[in-house]
Amino acid sequence: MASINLESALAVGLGANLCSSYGPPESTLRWIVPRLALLLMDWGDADARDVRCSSFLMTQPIGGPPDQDAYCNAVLLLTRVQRPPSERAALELLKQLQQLEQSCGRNRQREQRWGPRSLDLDLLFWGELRLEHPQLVLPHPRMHLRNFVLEPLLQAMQGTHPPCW
Ligand code: PH2
Ligand code: MG
Ligand code: MG
Repeated sequence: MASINLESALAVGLGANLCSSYGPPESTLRWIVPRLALLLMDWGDADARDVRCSSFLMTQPIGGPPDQDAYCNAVLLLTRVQRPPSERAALELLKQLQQLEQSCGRNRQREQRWGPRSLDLDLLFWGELRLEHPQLVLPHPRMHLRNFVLEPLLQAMQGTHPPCW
């Protein structure tokens, strides 16, 4: 397995614990992963060999209301983004991620902080880019505290999981 140059790598965390029109959380992730992979390849000028995905993990909810259901989590890693890291390109990607969330029924106006959601796509890091924008902080400020991010990230980095699209 080829090594990863983290200076040009980018990772997106996926999470869901509500049904969408594509079914239960795992079915939503299965639906969205190939679409997200295509979006990232297009945006990052990369090809399919540059995309790695973890398995889907069922995890206990962290934070938010006490009675929410378990999450299905995964991480998609783009090992080689051809464009240099920049705020403008990161915000452009964020907008496209939010459009994918909406396509799975996510409604930000009607949800609680860390509450249940039909699809959450979080930009985790892009190389060494540091951002403190009102809409986007990079690297993700809590990723190092969350096993539901770190475990699938490790899987995607190790590249041991077969492509799931
Ligand atoms: N996302 C949250 C809040 N809590 N817990 C788990 N296990 N997985 C998540 O993806 C998650 C969470 C808000 O984005
Ligand atoms: Mg989010
Ligand atoms: Mg999140």
